[in-house]
Amino acid sequence: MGFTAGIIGLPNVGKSSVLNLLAGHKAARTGAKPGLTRGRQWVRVRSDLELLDTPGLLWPKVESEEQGLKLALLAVVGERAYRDERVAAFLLEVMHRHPSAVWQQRYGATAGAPDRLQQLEAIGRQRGFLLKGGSVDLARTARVLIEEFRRGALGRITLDPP
Ligand SMILES: Nc1nc2c(ncn2[C@@H]2O[C@H](COP(=O)(O)OP(=O)(O)OP(=O)(O)O)[C@@H](O)[C@H]2O)c(=O)[nH]1
Ligand SMILES: [Mg+2]
Repeated sequence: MGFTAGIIGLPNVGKSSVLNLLAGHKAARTGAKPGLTRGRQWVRVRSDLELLDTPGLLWPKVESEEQGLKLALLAVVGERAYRDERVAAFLLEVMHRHPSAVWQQRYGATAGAPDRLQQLEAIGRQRGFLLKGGSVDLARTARVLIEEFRRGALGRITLDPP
């Protein structure tokens, strides 16, 4: 008698990675982008255990802009679904309300900017992300901030503070 089980969850949260870990080899494709698993895939993990890898699932309707921004920041929705500057401005708002120690150390000097867009600009200037002519490359600044958040370089941050 063997067991079968399915791995189900949001896109890009590590379902296929767990499967590979259990299988002990790279049975399923993984990567830092949502939607990499396209179809269902059965993998025999042991003689008595077979697991089903499945594509990530999202609820049919994103309820609010804030929910959409959180999903974007967490790379649960694909990068074509949002603008980096908007997502970065949302991240700045989160950090404004609940700054982590790492954040304060790294970007605290920009906290006094009058709004999030100007803060994004101040961060870009601080990092030296300039375009020809000297204006700040906001798109690059936004991408870098989002990437820093995703790899944990801004500290341990929750988007749903208790
Ligand atoms: N930091 C961290 N990253 C992880 C962990 N598990 C998986 N990842 C990374 O998260 C990314 C997504 O992993 P996948 O296993 O492809 O995620 P998935 O849920 O199968 O994604 P879809 O098939 O697109 O739904 C990959 O870059 C993994 O290396 C973990 O425990 N910690
Ligand atoms: Mg997968």
